Amino acid sequence: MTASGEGHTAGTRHSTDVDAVIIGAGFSGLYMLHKVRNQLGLTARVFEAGGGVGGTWYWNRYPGARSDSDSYLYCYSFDEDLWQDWEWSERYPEQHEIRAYLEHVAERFDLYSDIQFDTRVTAATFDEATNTWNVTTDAGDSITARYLITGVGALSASNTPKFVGIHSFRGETYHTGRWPHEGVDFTGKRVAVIGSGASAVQAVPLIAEEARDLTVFQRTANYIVPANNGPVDPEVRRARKQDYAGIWQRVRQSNFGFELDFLEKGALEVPDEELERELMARWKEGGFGIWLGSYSDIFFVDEANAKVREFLHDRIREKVEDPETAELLIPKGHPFGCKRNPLDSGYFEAFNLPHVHLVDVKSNSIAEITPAGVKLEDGASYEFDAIVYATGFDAMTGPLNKIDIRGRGGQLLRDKWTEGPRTYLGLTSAGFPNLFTITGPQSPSVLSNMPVSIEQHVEFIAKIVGDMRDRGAETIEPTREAEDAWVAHNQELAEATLFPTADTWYMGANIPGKPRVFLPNLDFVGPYRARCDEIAANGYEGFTLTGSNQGAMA
Ligand code: N01
Repeated sequence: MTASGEGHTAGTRHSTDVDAVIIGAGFSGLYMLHKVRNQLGLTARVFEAGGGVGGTWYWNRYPGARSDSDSYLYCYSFDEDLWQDWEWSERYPEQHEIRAYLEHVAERFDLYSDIQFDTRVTAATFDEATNTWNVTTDAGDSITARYLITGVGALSASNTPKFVGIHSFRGETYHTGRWPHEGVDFTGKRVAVIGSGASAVQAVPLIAEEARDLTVFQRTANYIVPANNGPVDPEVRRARKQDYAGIWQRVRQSNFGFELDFLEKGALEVPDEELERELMARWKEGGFGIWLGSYSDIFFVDEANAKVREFLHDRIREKVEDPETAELLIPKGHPFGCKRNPLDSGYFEAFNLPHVHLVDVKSNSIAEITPAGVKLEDGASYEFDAIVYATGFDAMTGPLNKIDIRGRGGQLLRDKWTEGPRTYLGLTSAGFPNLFTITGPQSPSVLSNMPVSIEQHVEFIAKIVGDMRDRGAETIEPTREAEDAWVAHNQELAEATLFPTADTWYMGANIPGKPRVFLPNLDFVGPYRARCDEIAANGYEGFTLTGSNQGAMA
């Protein structure tokens, strides 16, 4: 590696191999590289575990994988020409199309030359003597950098439950989040899908088309609303293309990174006929409107939430022909909207097919995986040719905790986070100078349309780095007080809602032993952005800087 820009030009600083090491080449890492290198003129190296760009969309290639966000918003907005030029084929972008888009972005902005693929960062240690990060990889790299920026994704550490006998199974085994690139042919096979979250909801209808026999093992039924996917009316597309500035202005100020707003009145404040009408309109429209664009009181008051639940229960009963199966598919014991709401393209209808079965593993859990298949606690056994684990991820903290990130005094980030993540703004952590975590825990990220939050995170981080460079600051890290206040603020926001009442990956509840702490931030996209902007305008309130000419960057 050659010594680079910032380390040398600052004179008094120790030189580093590159200014920034960026981990991951998904939406986050690609844009971060573009900002740091093409706009700030710094040097950077991206390490990516996969063999190509895409992040989530590189790994999640299961049948039916597509974003649940409308395609005109599931993309970058930072370059108008890019947004105008790219045409999506359907309302929601499919996995291969998103990957093609990100490949196009990498080429268009000349990013490939600074990305090293098939390389996993294993450790990063902050050297307090030189104020630099030393990053090592499983490919044998050892590289120093002033900034360490993670774009590792919030849902990238796949979770396979430690079932007894899991390795004894003689058939094929897959995880939705690590799908074989060459695809899988289930034709004529007996297939098990374990799990009923967003991945299973997308995969089941397509696996059902191929498999001879398909059994879905469901622990928790989900509230699932129609996607209503398909080509977008050319008139709508044209109108959108003409409203680039308006759309992104609204989206950046929005609650969740979509063109969705809550209704003025709550579900408890309107007559039942009006409620039914509003919910039905959103049900027919498809997408997240019924969740993130209807009644805000459903997130706070169980009685309000119950009204939407009843509506959704009726829809399940309409779609699923067998009443017993329908009852099993009706969620129980958790509020609507506090568990990630999957979008449906034929999931419920799949259970009307004679070769598709639903098995409840809440009341009768999986006891073991046998050489032939799955055995339940009551002794019932099932035989399969293939098992698909649609069992999700160690969300938000998982991907960061897999790396040995050591800050001041050699402290490991995962040790600091034993009781749950401790961050300031979800992007920084005290004792870990010049570390930035795009879409980190306690950032809005997963409770928003991801690319919108990613752009905001990246732009905020780039602003900090640019300001530090301009003012000769060497390190930045949050104060303990600012971090404590942010952690408390996040918990207060969550505790005011119904979110903590549900066992979800938002709460870390899907991973045995993980602390039960609400992981995302609930400030909402617009207000969170305003808060970050205000912090920057106030000279990086809550941060400590060293090496700055003025001691603080006012
Ligand atoms: O994972 P999940 P996912 N025994 O955690 C079950 C995003 N995403 O990959 O609910 C039996 O939702 C588990 O049961 P339970 C999206 O944000 C986006 O589907 O914990 N079952 C659950 O049913 C999403 O939320 C998109 O009781 C076990 C399932 O496995 C997130 O990724 C598409 C079990 C896991 O569901 C994760 O979705 C796909 C056990 N021991 C994903 N352990 C789009 O945008 C776990 N389960 C389209």
